[in-house]
Amino acid sequence: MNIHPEVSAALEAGRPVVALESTIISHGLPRPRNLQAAKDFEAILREQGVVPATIAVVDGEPRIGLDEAALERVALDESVVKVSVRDLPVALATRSSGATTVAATAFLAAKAGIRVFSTGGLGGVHRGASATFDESADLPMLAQIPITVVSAGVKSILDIPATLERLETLSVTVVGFGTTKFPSFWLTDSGETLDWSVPDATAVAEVMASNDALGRESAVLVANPLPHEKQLDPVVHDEALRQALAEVERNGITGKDVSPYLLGRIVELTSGSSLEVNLDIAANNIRVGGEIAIAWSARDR
Ligand code: PSU
Ligand code: MN
Repeated sequence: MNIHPEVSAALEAGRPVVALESTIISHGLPRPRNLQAAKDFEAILREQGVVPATIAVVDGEPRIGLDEAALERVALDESVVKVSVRDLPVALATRSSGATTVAATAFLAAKAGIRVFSTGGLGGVHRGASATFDESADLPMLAQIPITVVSAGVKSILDIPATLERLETLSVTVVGFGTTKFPSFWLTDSGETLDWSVPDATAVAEVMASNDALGRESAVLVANPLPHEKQLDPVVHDEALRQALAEVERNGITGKDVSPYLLGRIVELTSGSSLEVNLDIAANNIRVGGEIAIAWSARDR
């Protein structure tokens, strides 16, 4: 693994570091806006005094923290593939370049000793999964990786109740950040209720410490909704979702192409308004991730 010197220095000194995924950049946001977004994401953390560690595989090398050239590569090079954990060995062996999913980012971040990771939306159980078995590897991987993931719940492209059931089965700790309402990414409230809510970043750090003390090597998922006034118009949301899901069915899209297809189409079908909300969500999660990393590093010392 190639850990950027800025990241390794911070980790060694116990200073706050937040991991960021790269699939959201390569496959979750449209070019060229995605490059600016990737830079903006890192800048949010730097303003907090937190070191960003965007993670990707570049020419077969897992990189923890990207320099400008690598960030550009991930954002703009169309040959960069989507890499989950099972793809890592092949990507490394064939010297390929790949953008890491939540699962693969969490896996590499934890290996580097990073404890906090902010993303937009976690993968989950797809609609119709009882027939297709399409459940993101994000879920089972979180059961095995000691990292705190900040996410605005999961997108309504997924089966949200089933995703929460699977998180329960997998014994992944889930807490709402200042709420018990589980968000559905673009919308503040999915209608699903969580058992636990924590008031602030310090409380999240206490949950992390307790998880460690119990000897558990599993993730803490922090569900962080966008404020209600910033959510996507629910009417616009519902119509775009209905149409995008129908197209997946009609066009026979399956496997790892499902999420990128739906995300891309929903941006188009909402004339870009979902994109602005998407960027707000990522920024909001990154800010909270930064606060958690700061609280964690304060405890550590
Ligand atoms: N959900 C989103 N935005 C994303 C993704 C999921 O709202 O960008 C990406 C993440 O990288 C996630 C991956 O880890 O898609 C899940 O893909 P799959 O469902 O193929 O496991
Ligand atoms: Mn899948």
